Amino acid sequence: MLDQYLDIQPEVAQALANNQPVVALESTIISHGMPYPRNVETALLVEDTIRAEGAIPATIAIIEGRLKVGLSKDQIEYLGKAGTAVTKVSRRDIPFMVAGKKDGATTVAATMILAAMAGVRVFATGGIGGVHRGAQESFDISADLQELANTDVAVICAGAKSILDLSLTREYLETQGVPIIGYQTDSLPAFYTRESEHSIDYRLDSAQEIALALRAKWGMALRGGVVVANPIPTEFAMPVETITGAIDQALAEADEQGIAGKDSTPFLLARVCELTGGNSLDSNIELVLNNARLGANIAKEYCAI
Ligand code: PSU
Ligand code: MN
Repeated sequence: MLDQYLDIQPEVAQALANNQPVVALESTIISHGMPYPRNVETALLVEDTIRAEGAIPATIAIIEGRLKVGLSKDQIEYLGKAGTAVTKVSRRDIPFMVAGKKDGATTVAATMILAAMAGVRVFATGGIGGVHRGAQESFDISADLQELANTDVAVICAGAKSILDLSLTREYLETQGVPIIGYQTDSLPAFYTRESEHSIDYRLDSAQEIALALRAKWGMALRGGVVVANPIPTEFAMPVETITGAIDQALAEADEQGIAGKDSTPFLLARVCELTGGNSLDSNIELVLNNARLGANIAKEYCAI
């Protein structure tokens, strides 16, 4: 039934059939999360990094209405060059891309859905969406959180950016039964910084312990995802004041300009990048590579159980 919509790249399909490790990657981070051409360079480097760790990468998107698990270099280049001209696709958008034979860059939520359809359980990215600051008024809560509540995929990330309300994001995940694992940390990382004032739920210090927890969860059919929060490597972390200033200014501008809905996160990401003169982009790229390495190792351990 799914074959009617889903194209799994042969290398990925073969790895899955042989219980070999596969790591899913999202495409909104390419089209809407970073500027061209560094977005494309990064996407390809992330794939190489996963291979170097002994796993198979599967970058996920929708191309001409086909759900793609595994993209070609040309398809990655196309999505990166098109940037925000490509539709940002979350759960609600998928059927319209398919029915209209359109292209779409998948968010964390949509990437989880396609990964789960293909049988990929581990997904590495930069940051997840969450509860936005001021959500009490705006109701802006990323569909990523609801997907984590329901879809059996582990998302390796560097926590969430403080464009979000980390405290409310934590509360939301708790209500939905989504655990936050801190990899070698007791503190919830805040993307550009290794620590925040928030805690995590379970600290685990090895990829093997994480894989065992995933096996136990899904082995008992306890539906839903897991957040694995992996702090940015110390040498690439940013000073708190620099990043806080940029985020506050970006939030104020978004408010003035009335940016809302799905445009909100891409606007904030782009402004923070501009305001920090590209330093934050370097940090962003390094933390994604770091998550790719951990993702590959978790996928390997998961297959080995
Ligand atoms: N946070 C980042 N980089 C990103 C995103 C979030 O640091 O690229 C992207 C991801 O694709 C995520 C999406 O799933 O933004 C969330 O968008 P929204 O807040 O509209 O749900
Ligand atoms: Mn939103």
